[in-house]
Amino acid sequence: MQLTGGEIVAEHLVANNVPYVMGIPGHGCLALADAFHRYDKKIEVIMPKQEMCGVHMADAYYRVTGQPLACFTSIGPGAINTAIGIATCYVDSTAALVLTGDAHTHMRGKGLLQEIERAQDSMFSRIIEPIVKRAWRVDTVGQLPSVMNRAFNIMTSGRPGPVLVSLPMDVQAASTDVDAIQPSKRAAGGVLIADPAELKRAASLLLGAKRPVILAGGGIHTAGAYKELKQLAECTGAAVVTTMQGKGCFPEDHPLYGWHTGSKGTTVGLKLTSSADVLLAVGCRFADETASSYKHGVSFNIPPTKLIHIDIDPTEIGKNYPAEVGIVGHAKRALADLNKYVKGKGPKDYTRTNFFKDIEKFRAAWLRHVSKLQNKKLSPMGMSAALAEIREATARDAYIVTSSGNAQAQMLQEFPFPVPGTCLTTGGFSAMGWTLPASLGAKLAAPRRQVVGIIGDGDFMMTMQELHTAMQYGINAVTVVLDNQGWIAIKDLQQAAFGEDRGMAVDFTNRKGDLIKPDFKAIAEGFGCYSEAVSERGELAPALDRCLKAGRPALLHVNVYRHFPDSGSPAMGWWDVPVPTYLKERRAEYEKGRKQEKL
Ligand SMILES: Cc1ncc(C[n+]2csc(CCOP(=O)(O)OP(=O)(O)O)c2C)c(N)n1
Ligand SMILES: [Mg+2]
Repeated sequence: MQLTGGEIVAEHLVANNVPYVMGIPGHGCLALADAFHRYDKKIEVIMPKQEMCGVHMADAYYRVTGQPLACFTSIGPGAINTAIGIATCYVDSTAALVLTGDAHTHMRGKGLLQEIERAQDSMFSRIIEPIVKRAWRVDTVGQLPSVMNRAFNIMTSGRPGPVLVSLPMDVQAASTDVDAIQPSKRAAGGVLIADPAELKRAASLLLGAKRPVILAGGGIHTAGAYKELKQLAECTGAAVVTTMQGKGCFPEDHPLYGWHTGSKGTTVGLKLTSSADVLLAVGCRFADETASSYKHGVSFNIPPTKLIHIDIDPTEIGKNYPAEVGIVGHAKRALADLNKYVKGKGPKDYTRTNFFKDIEKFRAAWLRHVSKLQNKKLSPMGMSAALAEIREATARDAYIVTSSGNAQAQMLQEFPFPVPGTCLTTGGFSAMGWTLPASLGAKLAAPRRQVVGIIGDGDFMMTMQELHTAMQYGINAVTVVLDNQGWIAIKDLQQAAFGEDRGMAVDFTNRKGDLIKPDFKAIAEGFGCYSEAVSERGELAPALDRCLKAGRPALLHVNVYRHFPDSGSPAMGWWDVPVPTYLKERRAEYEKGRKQEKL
């Protein structure tokens, strides 16, 4: 059949079950957008108000469903606007297909509107190359079917990631004769199976351990290995501790859950991961946040702790810590196979081991600490109290979405997810501006589930225009803005690291020093959303309940306490934050800590 470039793209999207494309058209993608119009019974075009947000929506949709979406942009600024969205997918290992308009092949280098051509003729794809699994600039329409097949295979297989297809305007509009599009005949099926000999070595190490701990990373979510993880923990009596990206991959009301480790970790997580005799890390890369900047003995003690590291990407194994057993494999399949080797050979009743008594003790101490923070009498309410009320008001299986800031840090420390897979957070890239568009992507993916974005005022103001998109498509996610009039996570870090209230470029004040307090309720209402504003303990949960029942996009504006140290909660681990040499005492302390890093 004879199809244009735009139609070839659309045919591939339909054949690969893509229900939505997110995008903003411009002269650089008119023919592509027109083709989507011809397929409007099969693909719905969603219009984000900034291209990055379209990618964030696709990212969250993939996290919830495992189904990648596509995003499209014009040439130049529209295309470059996708960069943070793409980088978030890349660092957090999620799939999205980004289609950008490009200069006509016969116009390259002339300096046409929005072309960047001084160093090279229209090579936009080079800007994005470091943050995609694969990029293509398509030169002829005949190449498109092969590029589209490879794009789908690459983004979803192995360690998932975003891909870029840059489409010159003439390629979108030209046509060619193409064969029937049959993705199933091109798909890279199956998963990577781990070497049984290595799995047996891992099983014997785990079974011989007195203090086994599983460090569960984002790979558990990607692989959907929730059941296998739980089975392995219960069979071996291992505690399960999560990384940022792994948060929420284990039922967090389970007695073997050891919470979060790392610099913003918990005392329970840190004690467990640093005192393990055998640590099984699955689908994680030992990023500095998880590893407390590699300061020996804080998050980890490897060696003497013996590490078993399972990852789909061989480059992660041995990268930051030496592994006793390094296994390349798909988390779900590898854990299922490992379970066969340990089945019936672990403790008869894990709740009767000495190690379990320790887990219980550490957990109880942490939960007491959290409860103290939640019950502190602060006005306006503290962030811990706000998080507790949000948990109280939401369903057990609600999707809770967070990105950078105190809300994310405290979510990691204080907020339990009883249902695996319901925590959506940008764990690796931690980009502000993610929560609101990601909430919309999650709600599109799971329309019958509650979706609540918990978001700082700074984070909200990076992408707040997406309330418009929520209204346009009736995407009834709820946004809870925890407003402390500033970038308080950074203010707190300045104070914790440098030892005094520096308030350097973090408070939302005018030049006289008065706080600027936007009326977020009025702003949300201006977009047509349902909205309420609260400040005091006890007010949040009922207001959130009304927001969840509003039957339209809703925003809850919550004033939260902003003064250190009650503005946030303390970092329990270590983080390498270089201190200026002129702060002599703090610098000396910092240098002492840094000497203990094992890099
Ligand atoms: C795009 C982006 N810019 C800057 C940062 C650095 N950063 C991390 S947290 C933070 C402050 C977040 O402020 P807000 O959303 O208001 O949350 P708060 O910490 O005040 O609760 C900043 C600026 C980031 N993570 N992402
Ligand atoms: Mg703030």
